[in-house]
Amino acid sequence: LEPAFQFMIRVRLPGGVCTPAQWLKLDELARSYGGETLRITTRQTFQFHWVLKDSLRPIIQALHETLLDTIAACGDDSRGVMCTVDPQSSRFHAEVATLAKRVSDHVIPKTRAYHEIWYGNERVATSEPEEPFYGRTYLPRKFKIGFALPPSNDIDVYAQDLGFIAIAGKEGLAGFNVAIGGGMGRTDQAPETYPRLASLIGFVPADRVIACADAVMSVQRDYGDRKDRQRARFKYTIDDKGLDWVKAEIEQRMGVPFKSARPFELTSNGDSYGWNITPDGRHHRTLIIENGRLNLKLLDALRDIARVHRGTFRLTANQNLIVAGVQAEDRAAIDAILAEHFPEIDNFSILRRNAIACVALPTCGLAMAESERYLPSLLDKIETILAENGLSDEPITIRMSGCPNGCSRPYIAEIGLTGRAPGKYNLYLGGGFHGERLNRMVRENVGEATILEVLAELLARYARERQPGEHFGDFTIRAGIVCEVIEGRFFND
Ligand code: SRM
Ligand code: SF4
Repeated sequence: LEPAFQFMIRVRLPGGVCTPAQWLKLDELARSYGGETLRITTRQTFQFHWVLKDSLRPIIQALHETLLDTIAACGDDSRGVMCTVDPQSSRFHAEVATLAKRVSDHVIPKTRAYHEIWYGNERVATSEPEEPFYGRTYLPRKFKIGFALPPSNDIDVYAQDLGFIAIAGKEGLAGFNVAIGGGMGRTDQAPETYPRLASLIGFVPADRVIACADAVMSVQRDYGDRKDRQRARFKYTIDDKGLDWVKAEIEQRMGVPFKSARPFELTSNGDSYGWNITPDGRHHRTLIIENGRLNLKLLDALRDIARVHRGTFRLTANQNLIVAGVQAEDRAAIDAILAEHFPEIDNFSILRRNAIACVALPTCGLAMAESERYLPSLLDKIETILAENGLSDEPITIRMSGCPNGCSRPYIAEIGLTGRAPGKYNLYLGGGFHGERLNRMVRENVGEATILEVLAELLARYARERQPGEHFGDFTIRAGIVCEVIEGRFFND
């Protein structure tokens, strides 16, 4: 008799876009095989949890029927490609979302083994190399690509191994500024590991994006550390070899040098909630899904919406959901469904709207402390502190991870918490409001009482001493509470 092994399944969903028909299939599978829950992830896709071994093939085959798969959602290859979720209100947005999908299709492994194992396809003999890019040994480690559309940095472009920042021309998309070497993961007590923000290295025209992705990934494939897995991410290759050396190697492989990076401005990495109307007359409603967790109540609401919705669903990098491309005449029906199932939708505090927690316990085998199940109750207490100081309307980013791997991208939050042991967290402050600056640890391995004590004192000071428009993270740096982290390799100093 075999133990009842259980699995997590992560779907590949470039840019986080799915159709109502796909939604209904995902919903059905979650109810049948996934413990009646679905999870929206920080990289804009779905995870099924609690899947028993026997259910793996039925789920993957059913996903295939609806044109979804799980290829390269995990592994030492290019992971899910992200894209700012701004509704496709213009050709510019549509072009970027389409490119993100093209890049995702291009960078996934070409192996047929997936189709043979999961769909039962026949093995086909071929003289072609099975993996023209990845070869037999793939990449040293996972590799993450994201497309940002300024002024939104919802995808946290500086946390990507390869970030493309869209630049508009006179007529639509001109190309992209390219940023390389972002990453969050670190290990406690291992100062040679650290989060790093991606470095801007230049501009490429839109038609060179795939060539650029190939060149960047091939440098990591050929020079990434294959001996020490802790230091196998691209960020360490860059710091070990030097940014100039890596840039020159990429240019040589692309066949052309980068042009100078073009001016751009990012203002927030959050989502804009409620209804938005775009100039093409379409309506889009962003729903807060606390920590991305779709429980049965939310599944019921969204199944009802999927049955009447004629646009798309978009998953955000903040674990939220947009009911996108709604016709004006369908708005009332969607609002009525939300009012019936989810009346509290508009009552979430500003703090909660800017909060992210990773999954952690009970399903994540690497978790050292709670995250998704604990953050909501901690936020209740921080909300009280904010209210006492007249700060309830102040947007402050707060992110919690159950371990130092940083799946909620906590090291760029204004308030970051990473789990050390049950009930114990490292507390970080000073991150940039739109993800442009790393934070720094101010307390190590502390419990809730200390976290609240530190925040109560500093938020009271912030309320008294802040300058007009100053964000909390910026204040902690200006006031000398936190010493700014200029580069990732100095994060542990
Ligand atoms: Fe992650 C490993 C969940 C985004 C850094 N991550 C894991 C695993 C698979 C645990 C494992 O290896 O056994 C977690 C599964 C938990 C579970 O029960 O579901 C897990 N990561 C997640 C998700 C679901 C968190 C969430 O709450 O949304 C996110 C899924 C993303 C997706 O759809 O593909 C998720 N993980 C991230 C991010 C954020 C991002 O990519 O923007 C990061 C930081 C960025 C980065 O990669 O540097 C991240 N996850 C890690 C790491 C540390 C990697 C490193 O460089 O050290 C690990 C551990 C590892 O790879 O060895 C990890
Ligand atoms: Fe698990 Fe750690 Fe990632 Fe949280 S940060 S999901 S605890 S690996």
